[in-house]
Amino acid sequence: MPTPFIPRRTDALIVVDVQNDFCPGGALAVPGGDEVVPVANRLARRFATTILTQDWHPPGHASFASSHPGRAPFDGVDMPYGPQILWPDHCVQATHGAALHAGLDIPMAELVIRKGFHPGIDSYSAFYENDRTTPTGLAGYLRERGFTRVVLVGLATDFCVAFSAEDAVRHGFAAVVVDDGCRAIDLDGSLNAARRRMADAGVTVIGSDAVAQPSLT
Ligand code: VGL
Ligand code: ZN
Repeated sequence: MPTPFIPRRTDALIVVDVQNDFCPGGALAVPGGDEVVPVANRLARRFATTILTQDWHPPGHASFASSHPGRAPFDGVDMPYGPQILWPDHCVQATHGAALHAGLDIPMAELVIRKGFHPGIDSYSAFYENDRTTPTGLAGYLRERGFTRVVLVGLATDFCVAFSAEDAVRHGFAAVVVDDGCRAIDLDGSLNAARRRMADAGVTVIGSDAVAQPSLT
């Protein structure tokens, strides 16, 4: 038996980018992406508060390879704010691909935070855009509501989940990633790199079987 993880009132579960485009058949499909859905649904019933995030790009977004003539998806480019991987067009605002997976059954979610809507800046983290200075407002929301720890599941482990976990720590929150509630893109060793960065930052990694059903009183 793993050491039980007992959710507290001051924890927020964050379900990252469980959207059609990141699931099999989607424009930027993460292998096994849809397998996080039952884990997210189960965990949402063990936390007092769940927050969802949505990658939410305008058409022609700067992170799309199609916006860079002569470039292909997964090429790297230098943006004014630093290196950026180019992606296939994905999660375009109000399209089916941007919609949350239909199997996600989390009606109790208290906030949906959208990110990546600035035309010229990508956003992996739920806290900051990739320029590392434009905030999404999530840190202020969490702080104002008295949360001290975030627990993350979703897509993709090595991009949005990892960047969000690292930024949570940077903002003074404890961060816990539920490993089997995430799936990775794993581009050129990005999963191992993300695991190392998260460990260095002090992010805890647990399995969903460790999460106990608390008496949330
Ligand atoms: C993501 C690549 C591009 C993610 C979003 O949610 O991990 N990855 N946009
Ligand atoms: Zn994106």
